[in-house]
Amino acid sequence: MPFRQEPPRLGNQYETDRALRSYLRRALPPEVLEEVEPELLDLGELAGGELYRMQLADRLNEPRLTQWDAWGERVDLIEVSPLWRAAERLAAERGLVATAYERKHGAHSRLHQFALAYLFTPSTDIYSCPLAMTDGAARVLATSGNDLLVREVLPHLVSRDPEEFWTSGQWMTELTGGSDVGASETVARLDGGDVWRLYGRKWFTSAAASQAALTLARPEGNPTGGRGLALFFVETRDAEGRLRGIRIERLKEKLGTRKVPTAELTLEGTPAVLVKGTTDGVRDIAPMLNVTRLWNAVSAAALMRRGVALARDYARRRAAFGSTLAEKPLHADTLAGLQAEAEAALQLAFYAAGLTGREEAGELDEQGARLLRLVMPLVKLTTGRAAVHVASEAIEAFGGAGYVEDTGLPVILRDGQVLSIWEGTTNVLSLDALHTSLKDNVALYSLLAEIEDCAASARDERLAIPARKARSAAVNARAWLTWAAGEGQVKLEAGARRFCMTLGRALALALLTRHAQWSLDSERDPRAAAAARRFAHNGIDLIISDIDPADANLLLSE
Ligand code: MFK
Repeated sequence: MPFRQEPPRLGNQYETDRALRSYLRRALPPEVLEEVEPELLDLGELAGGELYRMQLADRLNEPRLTQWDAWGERVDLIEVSPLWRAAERLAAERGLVATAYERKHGAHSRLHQFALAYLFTPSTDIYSCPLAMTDGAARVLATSGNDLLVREVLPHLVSRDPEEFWTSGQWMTELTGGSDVGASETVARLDGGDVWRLYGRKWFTSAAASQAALTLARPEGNPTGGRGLALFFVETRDAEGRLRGIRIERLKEKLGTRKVPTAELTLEGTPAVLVKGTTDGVRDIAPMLNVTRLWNAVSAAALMRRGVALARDYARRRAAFGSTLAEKPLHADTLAGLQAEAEAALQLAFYAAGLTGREEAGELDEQGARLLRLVMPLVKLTTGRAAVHVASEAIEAFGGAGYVEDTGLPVILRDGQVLSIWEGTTNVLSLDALHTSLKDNVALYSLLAEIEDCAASARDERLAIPARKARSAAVNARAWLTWAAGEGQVKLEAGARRFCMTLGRALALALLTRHAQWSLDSERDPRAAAAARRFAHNGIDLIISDIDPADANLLLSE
């Protein structure tokens, strides 16, 4: 009989996710878990079954832009792939956005929502992108005080009815800067009465097929910089389906996220509604960024989990040199390191989700809110970077098969790579977190206290090393900040990424350790402790004081 290789298989993606289930058992009151678990089981079955099969079948489909109709009329229609059409419907029906706003489970609603998102994301080819931005827009509108938008638009963003559900884009990036948003050149003009019209080019607008968008523009006469921008709401099409003063120039040819119709737009008198004031647009859109960064972190944890789930299953089906890969000590060691990374990312992402839920339910005090302001960039940047590493290793675990398109595996790496880029690159978020740490002692000390609390909760000697490593990394990061602040701006900025990665990974290790102690006590399960021990050896303290920034100049000179 000729050799046949079985492909990797997925089971129910909730039922088989020991780390997620254990986390939810600890974080949710039993009666809440009992209520939400049937939904999670159902979505887990879909994600590992029918939806996964649809995803594989949809592999070659991409969004299509039709700019002209047969009779010469400019139409700029975007058609998304069949998987995305199904994902939009499912997302509405399953309340992927709505759950957070219905607040059925009070402060736990964000955990409920993101458990759904975590299961949904890896089988829907980054449909999480429009959902993230829709969620961010809903958050901005809900707290905007703009009665018109709250009444007319918000209900669409949080609807469970696919016919009523709208997604919203987030049009920020311009040629002048994806990071330096304050340099935006789009202009807003008042058109006679009180209708604002926008003129400019948006260079990278994800989910261009959305019914709405939040965007930034500079009211004429305003000063340069982020303060001179204002936040606007745009409804993209009129009642006949025609774009309202928007030209879609082309779709981007991206490395990954190929199902996401990312477009270059020209705004030529696009009617827009001012969301809040005529200035401080960057500050006004910040709540949206924090929500999309949270989605990014949850998506990172979810993609890592998918890569490891496939690699683990394959290791049991693939034999070489006389045994299965799962039986090979080096292969098992490699996968174990990835599993620990995925569990750490899950802890970080759901920790940030939990804090967000408490903030929205009015349960976070001022100190908690300041902690969250620092936690969000740290969680996003730490999980985004880890996702790229884990995705790369996960496809390598398949050998050559991981590099071949029709296995459906390479997309994990291509899509994973975006997570450290969009929504603030690792370096831009490092600088944001550095400045927050310097500006706000309360935020930094609250974070250090949280790490200390988690480490102190580890009574079991099997957790002694992780607890010690989390503590010492946090202490070292703080000491570096004090030292570098005295050394001047160049050293501070040059070391920002190592500082933030150390804080992010120390927090992840501390959270893993706390969870592991609970799991030992309550579930008699030693696996979370194994994840903490393994993660402790994956590189936590990345602080290096004796890197001389002058070396960078030497190294980069021609
Ligand atoms: C898988 C799902 C993922 C979701 C997919 C979505 C795909 C969408 C693709 C994209 O749209 S990618 C584009 C995303 N772009 C960014 O994330 C921008 C990255 N750049 C930054 O974050 C810069 O740090 C920033 C633009 C914010 C810097 O601009 P400025 O003009 O120098 O702002 P500044 O002075 O730092 O902050 C202005 C105000 O906003 C300050 O408040 P005050 O006016 O009260 O002093 C800040 O404190 C506040 N602020 C800034 N960031 C904040 C924030 N407040 C709360 N949270 C934040 N994160």
